[in-house]
This record gives sequence, C-alpha cells and structure tokens, in this order.
Amino acid sequence: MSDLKSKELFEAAKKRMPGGVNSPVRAFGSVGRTPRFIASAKGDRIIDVDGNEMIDYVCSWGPGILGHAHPRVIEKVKEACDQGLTYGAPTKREVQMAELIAELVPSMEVSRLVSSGTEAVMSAIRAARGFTGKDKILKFKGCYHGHSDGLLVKAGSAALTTSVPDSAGVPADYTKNTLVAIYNDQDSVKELFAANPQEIAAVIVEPVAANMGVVLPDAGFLEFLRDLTKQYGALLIFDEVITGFRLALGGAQEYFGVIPDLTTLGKIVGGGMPVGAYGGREEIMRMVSPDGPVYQAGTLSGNPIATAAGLETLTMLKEDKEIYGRLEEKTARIAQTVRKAAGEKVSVNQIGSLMSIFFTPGGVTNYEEAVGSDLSRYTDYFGYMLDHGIYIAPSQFEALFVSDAHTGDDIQKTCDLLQQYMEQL
Ligand code: KE4
Repeated sequence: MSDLKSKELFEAAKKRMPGGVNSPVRAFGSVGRTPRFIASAKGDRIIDVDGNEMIDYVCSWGPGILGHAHPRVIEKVKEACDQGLTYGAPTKREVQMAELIAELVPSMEVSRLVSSGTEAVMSAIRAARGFTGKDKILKFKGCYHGHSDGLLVKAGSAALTTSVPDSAGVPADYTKNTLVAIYNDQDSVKELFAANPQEIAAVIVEPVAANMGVVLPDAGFLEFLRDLTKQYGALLIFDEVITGFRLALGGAQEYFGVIPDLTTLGKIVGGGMPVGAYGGREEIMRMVSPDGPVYQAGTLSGNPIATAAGLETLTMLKEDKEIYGRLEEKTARIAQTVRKAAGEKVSVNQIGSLMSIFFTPGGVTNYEEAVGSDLSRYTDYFGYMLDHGIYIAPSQFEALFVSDAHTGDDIQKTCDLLQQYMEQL
C-alpha cells in the first residue's frame, strides 16, 4: 500500500495548519504513521488519495452509523442545496428536528441545535449554571466533552495522546470551577460533593466513556449519579455526543434507563454534517435566550443542509429499529474473536456498536487502567491493521465504531485478521 500522495499532502498541510490537520487525533501522532488523506467513502469503505480502499471502523468518530454516503441522506442533502445553503432564519426542518429529538429522547422536552458537540456541551453547562445559580461542574478524568475552556481538565480523546489533558492557554481561573472525579469510583464523587455541598451546578458524564477508549459504567454507577445529584440539587448532564442514537434509538439513557436533566448530542444527530444539540427539562431550557437570561447563539445553528442530513438519518434509524440488534451482533462477533484469540492478554470492552481493545490483562474500568495499557503494542496493532486494509482509530483512547453498512464479509475479514494478530501476542 503506497501512501506517497498522502505524504506529499501532509507535508504541504503541515506548512499551513497546526500539525497538518484540523483536529489533532487525525494527525496519527501517537501511532507514528503518515495520516491517510481521504478521497472518498461509501458504505463501510474509505478510499485514500493513493487509491487504497480500507474497511472503516472510525466512521468519522461516530456520525457514520448508517455507513458513508447513504443514498437517502445524499439525496436529501442535494435537494436542500438547491434551495439555498443558509438563511439565518427559522426553517420547518428545525421544528421537525426538535420534535423528532423530543420523540426519540423524551427527556429532551426542549432543545437547541448548535454546530458541534463542543458547542452543545458548552451551552448545556451554561444553562445548568444559569438554572441552578451555582458555578462548579464535576467531570470525570479521561472523559472528553469537547474543547471548551472549562472542560479541558484531565480530558480524554486526543488530549491524552498530545499530553495536554490540561491545555495551555486556559487560565486557571477558567478551570477553578471544574472538579474532577474518577469514572466508576462512587467515593471520589461523594467526596467532592461533601466538600462542595451547595456549589455544584451539574455533573457531566459520558454514560459510556468512549474517549479513554471504551469504558463501561459499572452496574449502578449511573443510577448512583442520578440519586446523588438529586440529593444535592445538582443537575445530571449526559454527554451523549457518541452514545446518542447509537446505543439505542433513545441513546444511553434509554439503554440504561437512567434519565438525566440535560443531554448533549452531536455526530449522528447531524448525519455527517455539522450539528450538535443540547436539551432537557423544559424548566431548565426556558432559561435559554430569548426565553430566558442564558445567552447562546450561532450563525449556522440549525443550518438547512445539516438538518436535511440529520433529519433523514434520524428518520431512517426510527424506521428500522432492528439496526441496533444488527450492530450489537456484528460488534460482539469482533469482540468475541479477539477474546478467544488473545485470552487474558487483552481486555476488550464492547457495548452495542462501540468497542475497544486494551493490551493489558485484568480489565479496564477507568482512566488509570486505560493509560496503563501497553500503548506501544497498540501502535503495532494499528500498523498491522492499516497495512492489511483495516482503518481503525489511530489512538488507544478512541473507540472502534461499527456501522449498519459493515457487511458480513467485511466483518469476517476483520475477524480473520484480528485472530491472526492476537494469536501471535
Ligand atoms: P465535537 O466538538 O468534536 O463535535 O464534539 C466534542 C465531543 C463532545 N463529547 C464527546 C463525548 C465527544 O466524544 C466529543 C468529540 N469526540 C471526538 C472523538 N473522540 C471527536 C474527534 C476529534 O476530536 O477529531
């Protein structure tokens, strides 16, 4: 597999863009390879500028649950384009989106569309602070909630690989109200609430962590957060940017039966176009301008092209609820292949269409165990898969995503390669 054209483009890109990319994880920084510059994608396949066709398990970090360039989504986007790209005025599709979001995620009685997951989280935090009149936010080490200043504290995702879990350029004043607990460690949460009994506006959590690799909530952990936040008059925010519409049609809150006060969405909600959303209990969301005093705005929020893609994607997921059974079956097949071939040498976390392989025995249930895994082995595994035409996350601290477009043959090809690799560990 030549990557000559990618190499040339990367050199040019590095001259004019930080790291040659528009988002750090794309730079392949932690796996020591040249990032593949992509020319096109269709279904479960992605094709780079050197013509290498690969089976894609990044799926654009989550939006691609239906696979790339689904004909129905493309058709709606093309139709929308002919009607103009943006108006800066309300449209019918935004009403349809808000109504469909409320139908699929009933806790999101009132919602607002924005243009990214970061914007959704930043705005939800502001609404929580505005509603409660409190300043502190509690997050979990290794969870990633986008790059807004107050949340770049012990963040996950690429912040872990670029060793800036506490980013430069963020004044201490901006993060003094950010408390950090340990995922799955109830005592660490209780201690922070006991020390700040009346000051915590909200707890924000990835209901399934997917930015330190995939780490599942221990049984009862989400229920514990729900009860404790109620006890202290704090809000519970589920960051469902990854799990939303992926773990179930109603997201992790449907899957686990734990209902937050606010939810943030991204990725799938836009069907591949730039859309984020935040929403929740009506009394909270009525705080948001122009109903209330919490200001938040956006030129391209609810953009007609983006909502065309998002609406068609959500509509297709609603029409075909069997998709979630298919996604679970495919992904569990991959996970079981690895467990069978590698035995105790690796830890595999899998739920629905999300999974991670950690090269460490004994299981991974939190940040320390994730970062303690053998990262150089991950790099070797990444290179092996890439050289054999399988495109997986270029970082241990991301997820492997499966889409409805992943064919049985491609899943089998993936399993065969994984078995070969894991058996020689
Ligand atoms: P965006 O601003 O990237 O749309 O969403 C931020 C965000 C918020 N919450 C969660 C749980 C997220 O996973 C993300 C973004 N996810 C990363 C992948 N781990 C996006 C990939 C990237 O940064 O390029």
